[in-house]
Amino acid sequence: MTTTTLTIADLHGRVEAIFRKAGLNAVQAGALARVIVAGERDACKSHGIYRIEGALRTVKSGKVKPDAVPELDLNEGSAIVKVNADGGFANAAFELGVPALAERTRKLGIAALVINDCTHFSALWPEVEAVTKEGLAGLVMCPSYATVAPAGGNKPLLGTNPFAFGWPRKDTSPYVFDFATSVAARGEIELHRRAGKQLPEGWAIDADGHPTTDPEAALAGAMLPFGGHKGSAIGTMIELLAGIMIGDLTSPEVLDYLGTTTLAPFHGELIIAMSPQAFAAGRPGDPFARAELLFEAIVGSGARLPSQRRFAAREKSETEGVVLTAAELELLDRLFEK
Ligand code: NDP
Ligand code: PYC
Repeated sequence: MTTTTLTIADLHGRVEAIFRKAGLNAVQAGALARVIVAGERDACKSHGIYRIEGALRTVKSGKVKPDAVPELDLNEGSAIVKVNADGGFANAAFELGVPALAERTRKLGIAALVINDCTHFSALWPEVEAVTKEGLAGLVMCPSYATVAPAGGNKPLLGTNPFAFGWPRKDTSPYVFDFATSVAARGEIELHRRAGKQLPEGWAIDADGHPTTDPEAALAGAMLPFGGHKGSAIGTMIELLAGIMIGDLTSPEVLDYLGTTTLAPFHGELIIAMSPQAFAAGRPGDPFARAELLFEAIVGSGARLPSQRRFAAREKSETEGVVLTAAELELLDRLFEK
């Protein structure tokens, strides 16, 4: 297979140029390029350059505002900082809100950033890592569109509702997990379809509610929650907290609004940041030192920490560059010429 290696900066330049040419303003294009390039850099293909086409399709459909300018509402004195994304992508809104979130969390011990009226198609770990970079623990969640059957149900109702957590660590990468609350992200099903590969069993049911390994049938039917009733309940919690509680759309409402799953979903997002020192104040032991003992024990047991694969891929990309196939490079060229 022919491959080409690009530096992270070169790839960023190419992705940003595609978005600028498609009419996105500098704030939107820069934030989107950062998150997509981070996906390629960290070997997260389901949220890397493959997502550019969907983002451009969403721009073309008029369902996301390419020149949106997110607006910060500091909500002084409150633990809740808000950003109205102005109908643009969530990433630019997040970048605007995170310094205020960190400042408020340091002051109060816990604070939340609510993002409303945004289009969100990306992985959540870049956001949770922005929180851990501030020395804070973070939880990030958002709905998606109705594509997942609740456990025991046979029709799509919940979203693939991603859920991420991060814990800061001194002198090393943070502890981060980030996953869809469906067995797999929908992007993975689409990548299987494109590659002509069958899905593993247990990922999806067809439109009649029967188990299927055919990606086409899965996309027309419903995906399954991870961990049966447990994933189903966490997915429902995300609809409640990051949809209804923040006054934004739930996954079924998103699907009604868009009428398709071929566009990036429009909804809200919830980010909760916590100061471990503030929570542990007055109690014995340093929370960060105690956390290290736990991580050591996990690794010592033979397990790996979540995100270790990603951090290893990042280190490689940072020293050797990002490897793209000829087809991926052609995709970038084609999207720029469009
Ligand atoms: P994965 O199942 O690929 O990974 C989930 C997490 O588990 C990762 O943190 C991963 O770390 C970790 N992990 C995987 N294997 C192991 C292991 N053996 N031991 C310890 N940890 C492990 O994620 P999903 O397919 O569920 O989701 C992929 C992405 O899709 C996420 O980034 C999510 O945010 C995004 N997404 C976004 C949506 C949206 O609406 N915006 C909707 C749904 C998903 P590592 O990466 O190092 O393997
Ligand atoms: O991969 O499930 C997914 C997804 C949905 C919206 C953005 N990503």
